[in-house]
Amino acid sequence: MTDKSLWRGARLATLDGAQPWGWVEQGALITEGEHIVWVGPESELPAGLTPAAEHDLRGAVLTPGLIDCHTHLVYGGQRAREFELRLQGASYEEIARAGGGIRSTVAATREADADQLLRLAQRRLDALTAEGVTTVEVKSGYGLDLESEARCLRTARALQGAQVRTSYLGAHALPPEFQGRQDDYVEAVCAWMPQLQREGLVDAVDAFCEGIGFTPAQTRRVFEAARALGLPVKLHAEQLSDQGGTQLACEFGALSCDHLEYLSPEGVQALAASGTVATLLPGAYYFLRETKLPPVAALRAAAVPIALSTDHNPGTSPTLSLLLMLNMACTLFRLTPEEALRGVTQHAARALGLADRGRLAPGLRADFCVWDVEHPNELSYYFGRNPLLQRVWGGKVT
Ligand code: DI6
Ligand code: FE
Repeated sequence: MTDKSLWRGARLATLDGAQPWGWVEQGALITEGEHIVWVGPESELPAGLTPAAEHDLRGAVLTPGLIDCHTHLVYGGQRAREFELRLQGASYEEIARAGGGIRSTVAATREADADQLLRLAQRRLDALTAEGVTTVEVKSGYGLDLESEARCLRTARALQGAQVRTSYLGAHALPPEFQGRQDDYVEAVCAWMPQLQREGLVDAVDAFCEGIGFTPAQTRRVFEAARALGLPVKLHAEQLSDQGGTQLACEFGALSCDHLEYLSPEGVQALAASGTVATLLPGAYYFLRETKLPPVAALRAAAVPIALSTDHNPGTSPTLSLLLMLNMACTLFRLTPEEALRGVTQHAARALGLADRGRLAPGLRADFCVWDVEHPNELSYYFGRNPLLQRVWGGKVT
């Protein structure tokens, strides 16, 4: 007896190989421990297989586990009042400049103790995993002092039920104690980095390069500190204006540039040349009632891999549904349903620098979802419906 498990009677969207969707109509998949060891047509299953468990999926669709590659899951409080103010005409920038916005979440996060932060973040993660998320990236950026940033990153690492990758986003906003001393704060963000890394809290370094965030020159300093420590970078780039942050991030071989509504043709070329993933965040676009669309056709023409994510955060994207982002990416950004699914699997894995997931292939992690649909294009079609039947994470049905 082995600890192999067999999944048969599946319609497989492997996202592997040259077929659209990596499609296998009458498919089977074998797992052993935490990994996939075989994928293919059921008619070609290896002979003499004696699996410890067998699951007949009766024609249900099986896809890779979903990956939410850009979230700010750890924070205190919420910003529904700010939403009301924006509905009355205040802009996101005006609220931020008046000391609301990110800063109000920083205050609430600093006030919350570790237990509270974990309870809140765990509930948010539970909502994501209930829709099939098996890997999630979580950023700091609401602590903005060494101890609070560390607390948020430790909280992220303590989350249960999905694999967590953490990004250090100290350069998210200017904390009140550094008012008028933006460059000094950037120094501090760089100085805290080795300590956070030593504690094993940092998989990547992120920054918010924006008029209301940090300048390209300041972002460069953060990236240089990351490079000196061997840490990969990613960037909140061209969300509200074109700062050329994308070209800068690509100079540093960034894993991903995220948002990109104001991305220029030069930015598109830089992404293509460096193999950096373009992560689109339709939740923030929608919630800010943004009208400038990211240049999807140009990204596609340049063969830039496109990822999609919730950008879950209390200010600009309080969604906890990655499936809803598939629908919005198609309706708002004109992605195809196949591009949308690849955006939350294959390309999201790449945006996190993870080569061991995001497709169904031998040797990759056994993270996958079984859906009550006939075709994977339905994952983009429905909105507000969760057709998840089963989530398998590291070979275990969870
Ligand atoms: N861009 C965003 O959309 C979020 N952070 C960022 O850099 C917003 C964060 C917030 O408003 O709390
Ligand atoms: Fe974000």
